[in-house]
Amino acid sequence: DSFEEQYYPSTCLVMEAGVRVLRRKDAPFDKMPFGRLFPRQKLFRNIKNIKTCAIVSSAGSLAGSKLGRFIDTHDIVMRFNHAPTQGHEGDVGSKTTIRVVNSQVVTKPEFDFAHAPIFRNVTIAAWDPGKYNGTLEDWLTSSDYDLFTNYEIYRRRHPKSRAFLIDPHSVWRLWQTLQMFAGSRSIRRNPPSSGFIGLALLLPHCPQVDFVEYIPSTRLNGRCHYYSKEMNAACTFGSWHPLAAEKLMTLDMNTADDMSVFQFGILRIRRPDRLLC
Ligand code: NCC
Repeated sequence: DSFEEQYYPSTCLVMEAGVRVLRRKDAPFDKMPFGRLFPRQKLFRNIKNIKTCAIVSSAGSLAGSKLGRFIDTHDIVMRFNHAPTQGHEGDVGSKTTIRVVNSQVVTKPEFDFAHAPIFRNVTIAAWDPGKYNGTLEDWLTSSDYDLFTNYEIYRRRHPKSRAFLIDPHSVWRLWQTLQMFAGSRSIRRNPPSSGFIGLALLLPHCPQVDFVEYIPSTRLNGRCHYYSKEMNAACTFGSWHPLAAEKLMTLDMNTADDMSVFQFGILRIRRPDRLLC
């Protein structure tokens, strides 16, 4: 009984972090020409019709999974950074609704953010952590990478696009949520990975999220990404991002059975009822 009284669902904690995209009306952007670059549209269209969502991690152990068909049955499919579908359809599917991209991907010339086809005709949610406790004004001049220049180029080239910037304060609130969950074990003061930011951004919009190959399944093969041969276990278990804490917290939200999580590589997370939180 006392345990149940103390237990507060981690899905509620993640919802309360309020990970969100910046809107035109948000200060200080409401008074700046830069703010007029933000799309007027909502993050997702027809939100009432969204029933199921898939989040596709970029993990190496997606290789050979044959989960593509399953992934494509979802109403919304979220992917990360420059993770390709072309040539990997059988394992990761071909549908993409939204890409969560970090500021390196927006900035570094090799990704060609403003022109590359992979970033077109999908919703984009780009993030950069800025300084912990920094104001949004500070962020504009002291972001880790200058994502603003290419964001502006992209938005001017594609004015009808749904390309958003994630509120950096909400990224740090999510970090605080992780620290709260981790309790007395301190986590490094680095932002969560794009995967965990993506989950927190999507959950309020989606009753059921299937997160694919985030908790490593028995296919675990040491590769960093399904789309490259690079071997690096740190991509799965973490070094810079508080990835292990993220994954423990996400496993705590899971409602699927062990067969699903560890054999198929699919976690299922249900959006909590308002009355529960
Ligand atoms: O590798 P990355 O992540 O693009 O992966 C996207 C998300 O998938 C989950 N993942 C990935 C690999 C793996 N073996 N296990 C996983 O669970 C993680 O949730 C991850 O967030 C990022 O989070 O944005 C990250 O981006 C890369 C890199 O910047 C981009 O891929 C562009 O090249 C970072 N790597 C480096 O900076 C070298 C990575 O740390 C985080």
